[in-house]
Amino acid sequence: MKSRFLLALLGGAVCAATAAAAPVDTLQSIKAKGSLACGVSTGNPGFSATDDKGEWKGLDVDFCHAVSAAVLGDPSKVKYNPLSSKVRFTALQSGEIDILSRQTTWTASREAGLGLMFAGVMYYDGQGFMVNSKKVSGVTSAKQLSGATVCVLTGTTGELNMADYFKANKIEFSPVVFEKIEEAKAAYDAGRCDVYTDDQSNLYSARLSLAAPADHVVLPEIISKEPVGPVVRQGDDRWLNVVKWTYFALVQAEEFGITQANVEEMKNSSNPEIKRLLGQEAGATIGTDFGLSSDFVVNVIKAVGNYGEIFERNIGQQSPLKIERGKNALWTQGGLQYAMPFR
Ligand SMILES: N[C@@H](CCC(=O)N[C@@H](CS)C(=O)NCC(=O)O)C(=O)O
Repeated sequence: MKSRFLLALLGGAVCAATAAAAPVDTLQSIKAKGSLACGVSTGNPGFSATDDKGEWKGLDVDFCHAVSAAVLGDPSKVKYNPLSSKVRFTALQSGEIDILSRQTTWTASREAGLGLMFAGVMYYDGQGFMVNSKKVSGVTSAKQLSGATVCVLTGTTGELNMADYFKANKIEFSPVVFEKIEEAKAAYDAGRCDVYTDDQSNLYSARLSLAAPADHVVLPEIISKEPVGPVVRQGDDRWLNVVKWTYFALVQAEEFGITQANVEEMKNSSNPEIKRLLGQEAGATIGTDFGLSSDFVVNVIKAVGNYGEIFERNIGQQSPLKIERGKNALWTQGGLQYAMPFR
């Protein structure tokens, strides 16, 4: 609580005009206003970006739809708030948003010092580097980047990891720091930097929007762990539980083979574990104990499908990014996605 006041003071200059008191019971306040305020990025195709019709799309956006379906029984009741890396935490602290679903890395200092809490890992990422092969020819490893200028966004883990990595490897470099992703990408594309660094998934996404994507090479080094996922304020355990178990429901549904197309049919499954997840057991109380409907998982899966469906549609094989499941496969398939038991 103390840290929230401190942060509000520190952030006061930035958000004095918009700062609302953060609700004490976020779940109750969302039900009362009938909508979910979701903080997303200012535009990262595959994760959160508007399409040509101006609609928000992406893995992080689908998570907002999932939470809206869980709480309000309707995935469309989401109000989006695009936030830069720099202002995202203040927006959550001040109560401007109910949830931050924006490629935010789960770190100790963000939970220790910012009064925030992570609810799960929607995507296991790691930081990488991209170079313009026409500008810096022959570079095949980050270790060859001595003297390079590097475009990076302020307020990101990437800014800090890069400094650590180059220091540890005794490599001189010059950071060129931006607040807006569009500015950073434009500067890199215009040749102001030799290197662009970010979470590796973002490098693939950014490369698609460059003038000549084929000229740009993502180097093999991954220099950090970037487990990114939804964030809420500390001190509101009921809300944290709702967000956390919505995430687990998506992963568990994939493990049970429950999809957007078959969820209605699965309600009649003879498997008691599936019946329990979908709230179909006689006297089911898990959903209502969370403050939701007993069949909230049915609403979630009907709205967005299971975790694997969300992944493939937005960043996997059905998307331009074509990212492999890798570490984001289910634990049963050699990955790290693992839901705690619905029991
Ligand atoms: N995972 C990193 C952040 C990654 C990130 O925010 N990357 C920048 C690009 S370098 C971005 O996506 N920005 C989107 C925006 O500013 O809206 C963190 O939590 O600090």
